[in-house]
Amino acid sequence: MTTRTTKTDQLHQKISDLLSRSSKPLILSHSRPDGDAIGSLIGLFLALQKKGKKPQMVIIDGVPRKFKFLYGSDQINRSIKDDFDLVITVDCADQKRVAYPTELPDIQLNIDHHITNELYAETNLVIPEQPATTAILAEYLPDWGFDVDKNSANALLMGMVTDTIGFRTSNVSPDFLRLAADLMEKGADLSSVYQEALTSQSLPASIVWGKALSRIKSEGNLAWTTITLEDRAAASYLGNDDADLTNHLSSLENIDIEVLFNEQKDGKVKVSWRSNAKHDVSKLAMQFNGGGHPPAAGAEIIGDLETVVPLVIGKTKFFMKGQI
Ligand SMILES: [Mn+2]
Repeated sequence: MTTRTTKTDQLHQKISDLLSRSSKPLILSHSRPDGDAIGSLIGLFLALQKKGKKPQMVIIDGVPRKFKFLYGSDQINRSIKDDFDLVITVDCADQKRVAYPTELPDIQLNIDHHITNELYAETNLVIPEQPATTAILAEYLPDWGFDVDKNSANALLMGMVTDTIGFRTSNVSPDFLRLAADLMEKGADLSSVYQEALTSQSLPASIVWGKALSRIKSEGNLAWTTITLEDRAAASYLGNDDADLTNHLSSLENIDIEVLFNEQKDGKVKVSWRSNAKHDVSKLAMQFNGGGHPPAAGAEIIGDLETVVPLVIGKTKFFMKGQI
């Protein structure tokens, strides 16, 4: 997929050396992990473990319920359990978002696909053309000397399915589908991954959707809504995430940009933008110290909904007029 040059060959040799020299790698990803974060952690973890290494995975938020079906998900800890000799981040655009319990150690290897990646590690493999970080792992793990078995393939496929909302985002290429097909040949179960990670929805999540959708607003080609702490409490929804409502909003007809405001406990609002090919919302998210991809980006803003919503909607309108 990526054209091989001497430079990329050297980079892959370096990654291969880093991984083969390490006996206790620590793998980290971003807070509020999505399917690509969890799939990348587990896919890499299992491949390293198969080579006789003792890897560990840490995410302070733990594993979202819907990804717990994956083999290996119970190996993800909320705290450091053992010492380590290599620190790897996957699917993590910047160090601020690494879900780590204490002061972050130096990161040696950063594997990601966010165009906004800050290249914060000693070695950075960032491929923005890839729709999922797990696709980067699926493509290169064999080159680095690691086998992808059935369970690892299942985890990697989950990242590809979730980050592309079931292979339907505009960045899905024939090569990407071939990588997915390779993973199926290795034993990944597309049907169950699709059902478990993407389409199945808990009753509390449906109730949160109902509340948020009843408040949807639109102006021109912009639409937005909110999820409040009260919505989640009333629905007995346990997560602090958006219950995947943002992905649903992205299918709204005649809307170019959708914004979801998700109220958080700590006096912050998580903002998610989705856009069609007309706009690169990662640029907008960066204005709020966030990041992401051209069609899907986010930021976390200090403040309550009363202040954050008008501020962000105002800026988004300017952005749509090309004034930012
Ligand atoms: Mn991702």
